[in-house]
Amino acid sequence: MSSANKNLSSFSTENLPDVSFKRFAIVVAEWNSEITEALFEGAYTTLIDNGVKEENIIRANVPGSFELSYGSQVYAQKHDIDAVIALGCVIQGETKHNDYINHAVAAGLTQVALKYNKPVIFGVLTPNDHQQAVDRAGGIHGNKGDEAAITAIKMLAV
Ligand code: DLZ
Repeated sequence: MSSANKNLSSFSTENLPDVSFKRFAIVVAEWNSEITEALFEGAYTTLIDNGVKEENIIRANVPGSFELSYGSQVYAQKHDIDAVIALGCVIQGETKHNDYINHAVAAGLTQVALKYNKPVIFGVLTPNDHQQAVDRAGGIHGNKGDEAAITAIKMLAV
């Protein structure tokens, strides 16, 4: 199901693990910051609403989505971090830059998760245009940040 047919902020919260003592890093790309700040708000609020303590959420910024893999690795390797949420927004332009960035980030985050054996969540929007991003950053299709946060929590039960 595409996110056009699914609200990213609607999900089951049954049987979630206790995360009151879990620590999360949220790594945020600064490119398209209007969008990524909305993703951060969504992720942060969802973590808090589901029992994570404020002091157990660490935020780090990186310049662009391409840097999310390295930024996530810095936190994933820390023993006191249980899960990492990577947030970015890569909007399709006139060239294929988005393809290169998206594939690199998807592969990079997967690699970090497997190397450090902990959840590293792909909270990256890959829209065709700005409006599609707005729609998925707290707009009509919900907030990808909410979805990324609940995914991180669910993965801690695996
Ligand atoms: C260069 C670039 C471009 C064109 N577009 C985006 C984008 O839409 N979203 C994003 O997060 N980052 C973009 N970047 C920046 C790259 O991710 C990266 O920061 C630079 O190429 C430097 O490595």
